[in-house]
Amino acid sequence: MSDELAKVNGGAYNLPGSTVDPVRLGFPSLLAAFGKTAPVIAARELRAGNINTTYLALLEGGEKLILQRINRNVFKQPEMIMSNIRRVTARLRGKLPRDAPDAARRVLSFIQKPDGSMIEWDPSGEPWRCYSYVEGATAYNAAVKPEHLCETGRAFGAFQRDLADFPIDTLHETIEGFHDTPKRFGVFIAAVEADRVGRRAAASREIAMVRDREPLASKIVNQLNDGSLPMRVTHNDTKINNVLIDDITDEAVCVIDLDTVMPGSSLYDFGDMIRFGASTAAEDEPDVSKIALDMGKFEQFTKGFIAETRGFLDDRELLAQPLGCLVITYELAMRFLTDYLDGDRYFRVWGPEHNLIRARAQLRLLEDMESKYDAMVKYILDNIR
Ligand code: GN1
Ligand code: MG
Repeated sequence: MSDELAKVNGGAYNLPGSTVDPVRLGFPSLLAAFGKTAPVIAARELRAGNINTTYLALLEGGEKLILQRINRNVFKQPEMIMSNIRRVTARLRGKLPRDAPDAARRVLSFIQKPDGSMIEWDPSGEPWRCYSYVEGATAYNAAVKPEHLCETGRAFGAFQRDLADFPIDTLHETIEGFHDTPKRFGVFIAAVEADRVGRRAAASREIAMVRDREPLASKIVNQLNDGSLPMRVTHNDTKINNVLIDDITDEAVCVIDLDTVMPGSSLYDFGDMIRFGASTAAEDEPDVSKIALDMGKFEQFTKGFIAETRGFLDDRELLAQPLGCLVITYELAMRFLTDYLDGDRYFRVWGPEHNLIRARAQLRLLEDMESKYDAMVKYILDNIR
């Protein structure tokens, strides 16, 4: 993890992130559109995420707000996202205990404009949204205490459970075929064949590894299609840094980044949580010898996940979860490699090799997960009896 991405405290107001000029970025008029007219005292960019651009604004009077520019290349219809988020956050809020002491911190609160919409288009045609900053909690790129793992597992498990009775057919598919791994395999093959920017030769080993595993791509989709796995409302981006952890109690406070909440499989969420959080190294670690699946971390995540989902997920679905780890790690390897071959058009990169490094890291992790697959299943089996 780079220091920049880790929690950085700094600035006169002890705000995270790096200082930006709010006027140059047009914050006063964006905030005014959301009915927030107090002057901006300080603004920082939070360097989190590979897609959207996120800022924290401190207003006179002390209110802290997040302003986020939605990446339109990725999310073609921002209104759809906000329609999903509006209803999902309302449902999650409804599931909080009546006496929850810090209810306002437990679910993200998006600010509505006077006309009720939650998007403001800036003069250059970019969509922005605004939500309350959750005080006293941190999004960690890697767990700094062991309890963060179990808490994260709990948070994502509870998220699915709380949305189990959500009318799934009313959710928009914000990115079509997001976890349609066979379709992504097709896109990958097309990128290999097109070789748009002449990088194919540099990635020949990784391309072969992805090709060799093609049967893995359809393992979950087939079970969703034949009904052996149920469709659920899933988060679809369950990185550990998408759960805010309380700075004092170390408990999970709030699940964030709801852009990809869509119909999906529980295996996607479990798999992506393990892929990102239970690795011994960062998602883009260049030294593959440092990358493995940490079974101790796996067990902590799984313990939390099972605690919240038992009963709601039956034993069969719980025991299928490790397949999600393989498929999602494979899918990410494929997505990073596709973007490398396409010339870095999707993910934010720090240089021309970044996507290749990411793909290589995912493939190394996948190999290690393959060797630990039985151990993952065994842990679940031992803990649901
Ligand atoms: C993107 O931007 P961020 O970090 O929330 C991506 C995820 C990937 C992730 C890999 C909409 O998420 O699917 O798993 O990068 N989000 C989208 O780090 O494509
Ligand atoms: Mg995301």
